[in-house]
Amino acid sequence: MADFADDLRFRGLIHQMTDPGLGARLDGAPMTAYTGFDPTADSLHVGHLLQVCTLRRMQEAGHRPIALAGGGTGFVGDPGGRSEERSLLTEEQLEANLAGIHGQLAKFVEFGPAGGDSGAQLVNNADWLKPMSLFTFLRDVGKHFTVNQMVAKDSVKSRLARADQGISYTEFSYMLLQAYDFLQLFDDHGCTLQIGGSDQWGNITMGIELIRKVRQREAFGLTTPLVLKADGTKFGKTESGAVWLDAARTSPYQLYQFFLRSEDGMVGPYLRYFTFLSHDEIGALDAATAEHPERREAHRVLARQVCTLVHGADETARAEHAAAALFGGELADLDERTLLDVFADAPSTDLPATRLDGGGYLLVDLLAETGLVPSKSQARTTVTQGGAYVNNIREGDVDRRLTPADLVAGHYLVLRRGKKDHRLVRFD
Ligand code: 545
Repeated sequence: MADFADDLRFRGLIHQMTDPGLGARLDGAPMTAYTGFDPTADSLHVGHLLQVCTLRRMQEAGHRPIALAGGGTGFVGDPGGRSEERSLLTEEQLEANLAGIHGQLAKFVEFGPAGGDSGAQLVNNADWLKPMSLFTFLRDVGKHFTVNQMVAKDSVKSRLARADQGISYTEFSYMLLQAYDFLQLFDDHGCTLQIGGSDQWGNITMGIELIRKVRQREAFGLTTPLVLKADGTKFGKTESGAVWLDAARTSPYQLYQFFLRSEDGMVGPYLRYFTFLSHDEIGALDAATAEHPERREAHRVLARQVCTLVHGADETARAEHAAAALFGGELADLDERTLLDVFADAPSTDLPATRLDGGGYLLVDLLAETGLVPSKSQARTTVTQGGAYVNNIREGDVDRRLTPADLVAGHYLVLRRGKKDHRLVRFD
């Protein structure tokens, strides 16, 4: 446990603490700490990875983490960070989302038996929020806060400032529910620390205040920084949307590529946030980036570590293998999904499979037809000069004919001209 606070500092994980003495406490006796996740979607995305990793760090350091699934709060909707009122989720949506998120959290933190007093816990605030009566809420929670202080919170202030976008009474009440959760976990699990992203500061401090007022006890809050890209914009979004932790939404290959393509200046911070490598290992990778940025060693380690954490070693090996295909590696054994992932950015052509019948289809004709080479005569020159590749294998024979035996994953040919110019051809 010693040096845990130092580790958090080294990794840049501390944005704000409610008490400067929290660092020393984290190095002392085991603490119980929680982070909440509202089931607003059926999967977490890389924007939540930092929190999930932090819970795991707590566990590894000997503290007891609690992951709270917001089955109750998700029913209401956190106004924080939103410029508009949320639409209410249905009970069915919430159930489905909860199931997805439960499964993912369990990959990162080892949960002990439910209700046990050792081991990490996975709890759902619907268990205590749903049965609570309106009068209990108004008398035991609402009475401890003034509307004056509630309207001063960023989440509310920003919405009050906009004439066109108010805030409903429902969302306004959200911070009281989160405050009550902290009290509940304090009572039931001895939980004295809440961790969250910087957007959660207002909600976290409400809980600390409630515990102080009704139990006369001290509780703590720690926020982590917002993960940013080098240009200061939000991390985790690509042109095709969010980068999810669910393999059905973002394939392991795509997740791997996302981290592999991190900006040079951000690899250091991301290694600290998202991996469990030692300070020495990270220092060595920083040095490698400084000396030989072109080797992208730190990028590859980062991509491998995160992909392994989220999807396991086997999927990571497949993703690395697929990534090599872009640079001339073996293609024959790629499955369809991976092949499409790898060549998603390459122009593609669809042709009837009958073209490959009979004696096969002349490679030079196909090179011209796909537009990879402007004309058949130039295609011949390209082949003779050794600049044409079929499925990453150089082809020097101008009479080469392509047959169904050349197809990868049953339908595809990957043509390449020179080092990087690819065409994906699908035969159906
Ligand atoms: C609910 C009840 C509590 C304590 C916390 C909560 C949730 C909290 C919140 N958190 C965010 C969230 O995002 C959706 C995740 C699942 C798809 O809204 N009010 O639920 C994010 N959180 C992680 C970080 C965060 C935060 O889960 O705290 O800052 C993102 O980095 O936005 O008693």
